[in-house]
Amino acid sequence: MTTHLDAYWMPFTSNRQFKKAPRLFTRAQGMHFWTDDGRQVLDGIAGLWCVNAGHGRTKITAAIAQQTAEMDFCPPFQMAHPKAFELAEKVAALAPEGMNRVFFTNSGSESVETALKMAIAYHRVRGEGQRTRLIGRERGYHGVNFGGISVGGIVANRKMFGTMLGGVDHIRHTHDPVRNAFSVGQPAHGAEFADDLEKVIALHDASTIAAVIVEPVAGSTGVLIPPHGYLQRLREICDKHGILLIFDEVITGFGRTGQPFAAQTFGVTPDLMTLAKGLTNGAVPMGAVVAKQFIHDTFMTGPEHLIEFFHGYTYSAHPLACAAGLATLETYADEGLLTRASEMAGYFAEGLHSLKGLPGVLDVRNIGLIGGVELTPVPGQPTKRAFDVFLDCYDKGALVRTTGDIIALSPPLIIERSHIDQLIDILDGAIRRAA
Ligand code: PXG
Ligand code: PLP
Repeated sequence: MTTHLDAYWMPFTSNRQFKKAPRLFTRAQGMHFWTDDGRQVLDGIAGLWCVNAGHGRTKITAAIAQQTAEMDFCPPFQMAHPKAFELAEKVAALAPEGMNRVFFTNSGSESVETALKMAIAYHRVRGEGQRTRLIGRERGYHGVNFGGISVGGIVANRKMFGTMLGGVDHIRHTHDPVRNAFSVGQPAHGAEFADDLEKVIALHDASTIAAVIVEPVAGSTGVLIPPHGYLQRLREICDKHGILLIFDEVITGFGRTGQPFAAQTFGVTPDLMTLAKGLTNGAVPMGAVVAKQFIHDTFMTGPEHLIEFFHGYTYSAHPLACAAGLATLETYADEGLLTRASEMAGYFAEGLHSLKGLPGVLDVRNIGLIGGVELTPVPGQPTKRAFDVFLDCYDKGALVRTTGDIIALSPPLIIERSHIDQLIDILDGAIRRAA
């Protein structure tokens, strides 16, 4: 490659290691990427949990091309375009009952900031302006902006960035390998971890707390599946104390767990839901917050010429993103992709759990088309073993994702059994070689 690599400061990347041996993709189609030297790589992570319908879907790319020719941009403040309303209506139709007001953003991180601000402002509008605290969870990932890292629970994402938001507290995470290692699907033990919320409420008093935010399935911190009954109990505690419950469905949204949203898979409806990624199949950046109607309606007071919610982005409901979103939802519907993970989950789980017993495999976890394989760290070199597995898989033709010493899989929902076989086979070999 003749291009200099210095100027591009890469996000969440070991820049020096990467630039010594760059890994470049130049083409993508269906289940695969192709490298700059023409190698085919099976996409085991849907790009980055986002390309749920697979790459290069012509309905989506055509919609984007047509939209950019028709109208490139439309101001989103005090103006709008028809596709924004259409997409909002379609998202609302997929969402759990009663969640029918949609606010557009450009990423998961922006969706999180938006939802946190909505929650605090909601309480203020209804006369409980003292409810300003936000409660997150250990090992939570809610994007990288200041609100998101404050409620997030990843030390590396927080420690460099000062004091962040005030008034935030955390409940404990649900990872319990002693009782739950190698659970197939939802683990049996740990509903009582939700009771931690009662402790936090007792400490701060419910009257100071606006919202609790959790990922239904924690993705970025290593695929932590909610124990049976856990989310139900969080919901009950929030209801008892008038606290809003926010589900961060940035990765779990759009079919990843076997239903359109994890809220439906687990049978628990939050008050606010943050989305991104699969909303446009990753083709154009876009996120959204879906609110229950009562939250939206609470804001709709005062003189009608006044703005009700002082928040929004230049690119909220961008025409290209809306066009991509509509074409994406059509593609999902045409091919039954939003429930396909439930059909493939059994075979995927079998493959994943066949890795049990390999050297260094501490745990295997799965739900829908999400898989996690936890490895024993190399003594004194945390993250090294998983990173070696990642590099080895890439070399052998599969893209996986690592976090700490955990391998995460989240393939496109169009995956076939033969792809699952190939993915597991490559991963199996890489784990053996890394032992
Ligand atoms: N919330 C959740 C639950 C996420 O998974 C975000 C918010 C932020 O979205 P944006 O679009 O701002 O990145 C995410 C993003 C990984 C990985 O390796 C996961 C994400 C991002 C980067 C890496 O699992 N999820
Ligand atoms: N910074 C400046 C100086 C701006 O004028 C704006 C938007 O007008 C922003 C940041 C926010 O940009 P965006 O709306 O794309 O988030």
